Amino acid sequence: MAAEATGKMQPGYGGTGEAMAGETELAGGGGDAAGQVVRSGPERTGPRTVKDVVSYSVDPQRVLFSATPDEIVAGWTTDVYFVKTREILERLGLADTPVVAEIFPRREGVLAGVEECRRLLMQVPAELRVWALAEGETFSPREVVMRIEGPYAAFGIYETALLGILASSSGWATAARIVKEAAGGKPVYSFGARHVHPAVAPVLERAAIVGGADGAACIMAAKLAGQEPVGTVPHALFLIVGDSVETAKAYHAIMPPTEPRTILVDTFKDEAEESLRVAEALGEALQGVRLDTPSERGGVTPELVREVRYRLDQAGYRHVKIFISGGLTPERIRLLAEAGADAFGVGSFISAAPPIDMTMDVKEVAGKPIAKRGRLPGKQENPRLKRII
Ligand code: PCP
Repeated sequence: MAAEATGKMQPGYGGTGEAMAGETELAGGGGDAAGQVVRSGPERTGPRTVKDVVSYSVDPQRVLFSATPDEIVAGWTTDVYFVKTREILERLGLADTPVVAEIFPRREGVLAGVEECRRLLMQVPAELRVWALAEGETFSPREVVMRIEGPYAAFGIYETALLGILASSSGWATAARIVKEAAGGKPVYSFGARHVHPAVAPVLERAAIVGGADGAACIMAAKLAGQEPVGTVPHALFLIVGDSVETAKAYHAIMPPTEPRTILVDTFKDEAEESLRVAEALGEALQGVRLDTPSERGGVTPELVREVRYRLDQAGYRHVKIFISGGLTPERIRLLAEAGADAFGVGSFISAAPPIDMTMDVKEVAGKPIAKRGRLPGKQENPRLKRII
C-alpha cells in the first residue's frame, strides 16, 4: 500500500542483492547539485548485503558529514546488524515473514517525530500497516507509541532511523512542553538551532513547536511547521552600528512592517536606561524590549525585569512587552514570568534535552505471539493508537 500510495520505491529492496562496485558519473560534469560524485550500485540504492557494506565508501570530499534524506532512505545510516539480518532472512526465504513490531519509550514524555517516521515508512515497497500516537501527545513509560505490521525484511533496516527520529524529537518536544508550562501560557520561542548540527536544526525546532513552543528562529523549522520564523537581530548588529537607539531606528526604518519591533537593550548600557531610550525613539511603534544579559553579568534577574517594567510604565510605555532570552530554564522562566516578563526565547534547555530512549520489539511472528524474555508476547493494546499508514 505504501509504495502504491507514494509511487516511490525504496531503491534496492526487491532487487537482486548484487553489489555494483562501480561509480557512474552523470552527464554534465559528473556531479550532482552539491558537486558530489553520484554513484550507481549500493551507494545509491542502499545496502542489501554485508558485501554491499564492505564495498561502500563515503565521498571524502562531501561538504557536510550529515546524511542526506536519500542516504537515510537508502539505509546507509542504519546499524549494520539490520543489513545482516535482512541478508540472512532473504537467503533463508524468510524475508516476507509477517511480523508485528512495537515501539515503546523508557520514560514519559511528549511524542514527536511520527510524521518523519511515517514518511520514511511510506518509502517501503511492501504492504505495511502502521499505528501511532499523534505528535504532541504525552506518553507513559513502556506505552506502545507505534506499531508496525508487515514483512520484517521490508522495514527492519529502518529500526535505527525510526528509533533515533522518535527519541531525539520526543526529547526536544518534551523539553519544549516543560518550558511552555513554566511560562504559564506566555509565548516561548525556540532558539536552539545554534546548539546542534545544522542537519538536524529543522528537526529540533519543529519538534519544539510540536511540544508547545509558539515558534522558532530557524527558518526551515518554522516553514516545516507552517509558520514564519521568529526573531529580530543579534548583538552583532548593535555592535557594528554602535548605538542601541540608532540600531532600533535603522531596524524600524528598514524592516517590513510585518516584522516585530522588539529591540535588544543589553548591549551597551543599563537595560532599564536603554529600554527608555529606545521607547522614546520608537514610541508607539516599539512592541518590545529584549533582555539577554549574559551570565557573566548574572543574567536577567526578576529584580531587573521588575525595574524595567516599572520604569517603562512610569514613562507611559505600558504597551512595551519584555522579552527575555539567554540561559533560560523552567525555574528561571517561572520567576521571570512572575516578575513581569512577557515572552521567552529558549535555546539550550530544549536543544540539550536528553533523547527519550525508544525500543522496537518484535511481538508477533507469522501470526503467533512471541517476544524475547522479559517482554510480553503479542500486541500490547493501546486504544490511543491511530492508523497512520
Ligand atoms: C540569545 C542568547 C542565547 C541564545 C539566544 C539562545 O542569542 O545570547 O545564547 O539561548 P540559550 O542561552 O537558551 O541557549 P542572540 O541574542 O539572539 O544572539 P547573539 O547572542 O549571537 O547576539
